[in-house]
Formats: sequence, C-alpha cells, structure tokens
Amino acid sequence: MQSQNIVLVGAPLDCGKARKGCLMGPDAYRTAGIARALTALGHSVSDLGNVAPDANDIPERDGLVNLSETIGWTTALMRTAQEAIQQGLPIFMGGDHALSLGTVPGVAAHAAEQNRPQFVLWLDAHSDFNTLETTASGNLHGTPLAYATGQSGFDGFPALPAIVPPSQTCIIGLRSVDLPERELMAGTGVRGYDMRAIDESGVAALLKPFLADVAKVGGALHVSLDVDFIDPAYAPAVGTTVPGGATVREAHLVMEMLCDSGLMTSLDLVELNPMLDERGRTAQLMVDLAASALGRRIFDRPTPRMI
Ligand code: 6HN
Ligand code: MN
Ligand code: MN
Ligand code: MN
Repeated sequence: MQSQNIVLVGAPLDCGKARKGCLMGPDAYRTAGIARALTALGHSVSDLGNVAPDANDIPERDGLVNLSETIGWTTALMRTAQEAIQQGLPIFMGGDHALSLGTVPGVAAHAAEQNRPQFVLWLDAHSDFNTLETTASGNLHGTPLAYATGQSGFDGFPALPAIVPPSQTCIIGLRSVDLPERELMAGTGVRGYDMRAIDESGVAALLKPFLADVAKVGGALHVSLDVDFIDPAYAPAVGTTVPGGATVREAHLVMEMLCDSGLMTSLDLVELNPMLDERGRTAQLMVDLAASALGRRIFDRPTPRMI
C-alpha cells in the first residue's frame, strides 16, 4: 500500500460506563509499539498526544452516567477529528466507545466538505444504537452509532456537523443487541451482521459488498474497532466481554481486506482496558490489527483486488 501520513490521537476517555481503566488505553498502544509498527511499514507517523475534554455546565441527568463529561469529550473530539483528518489518516486511540460520539461526526464533517459520502464500518459485539431515551444501563458508550446516524433522543449534545446515513453503515460481529436498539435500527437500512452470519458465510463475503458500495461512490470509510468484536479468549482486556466473538484470523482478514481496498480513511481503536489485560496481549493484538489494516503482510505480493 502507498505510504500514508498516519496521525495518532490519544483519547483517554473513561466516562462512557462505570468500570474504569480505558483511560490507560492510549499509553498501552504506545507501549505496545503502535508508532514503531506503522513506521516499519513505510508510513510517516506523528503522535498528537492526548486530547482533553471541553468544560461545560451541562447538568447531569438521572439514569445517565457522566453526561456532562461525555458531552465535553464529544465537542473536543469532533473538533480534533476534523483537524487531524486534514493531516492524514487519523487513528483515535481510546478510551471507551463514547469517543466515537465525537470522532465519527468529526470525520464526517470533513468528508461533507469534500463532497464525499461518509461510510462507517462498526466492528463490535454490540450495535451501540441506544439513545439517551432508550439506554437501560445509562452507559453512553452504548450510543455513538445512533447519534452519528442522526437519531433523535440526544438532548444536550451538540448539533451534528454532518450525519452519516444509516444505509452507509455496516456492523459486523453482533451478539448482544438490546431490544430498543433492534427496534430503532429496523428499517433504517443499517447493515447488521451477527456472529451467525460470519459462521455461515465467512466474514469476507459480508464485508466485500459493503466495500464495493464505498468504492462505487468514492466514499470515505471510518472504521470503529471495539476490542469486544474479538472473542474474549484472545482479547480479554475489555469490560463488556461476550463469548462467541471473532477469531484472531477473522479480525485480521477484515483488516487485510480493508488494506487491500485502500478505502479506510480513519480508525478508532476502542474499549481496551489495560487493567483487564494479560501481559499486554490485547493491546498487542489491537496494534497488530492496525498494522494489518495498514499493510503488514507475510508475502510481499501484489495487492489482490478484493472488490
Ligand atoms: N460498547 N447495549 C449495552 C448498553 O449498555 O447500552 C452495552 C453497550 C456496550 C458498548 O461495547 O461499546
Ligand atoms: Mn462498542
Ligand atoms: Mn478539510
Ligand atoms: Mn462492544
């Protein structure tokens, strides 16, 4: 693949749920050698350091966890994402999945300026399609895809600079979807593939048509990789483990296909909780997956055309 300017952005937010630890994610990725791995692939890599949340005086709401701080991160990350994507391909190192409340609208605003349709690939055990009105847990890391696709029920959040149409999103890896999420997604055109779909047809057959749609219209593609997409046997460092997830090879294949497609324009690495890791193996796996998405391969062969 062509050499890219990769822009690392640390987003140590930990407010999207009650269990703490994701704030250590960015430094775990740095320690696991993310910059070194990507530099070794011929890319130029810069690290913008860690973002901090904006201050605001939004009142907390009963039943919602850390509303004000989450909105503070959302406004800060929307701005940072719009800036970072001007410089190259940003990798947002989380931090829990609430960071995508900022990164997805931020990169989508940049795509809109360029008249490019924005697409989103969500690799996750969960659909993250709750709103402030439907969430049972109150954990706002369960809401970013609903927000970014313009669903109502986000009082107090900033107006979206750009909406990603639900039909331009694809979720792969599902095995835990709340009933209100399922109802809200129905009929929106979100493509959601559960683990059974992977079992039955293989992950490549699910991803190919989506990538073809992105390519057809010259779209920008944001990829949001939640640690819990991968089976907890291989990726234990996450608070929301659900058994029956993607294997290491299925996850790498997705990344390799993204690389071959040349379509990925931004990437979130989310939900890594280093407190729950075993000798850094999950942090290392996430770094290796990012490397696969950016050109690491065993054989130096011409890039196959996947789409
Ligand atoms: N994540 N649907 C559950 C909730 O609390 O809303 C789980 C959310 C998990 C969020 O994994 O990023
Ligand atoms: Mn998630
Ligand atoms: Mn621009
Ligand atoms: Mn998840």
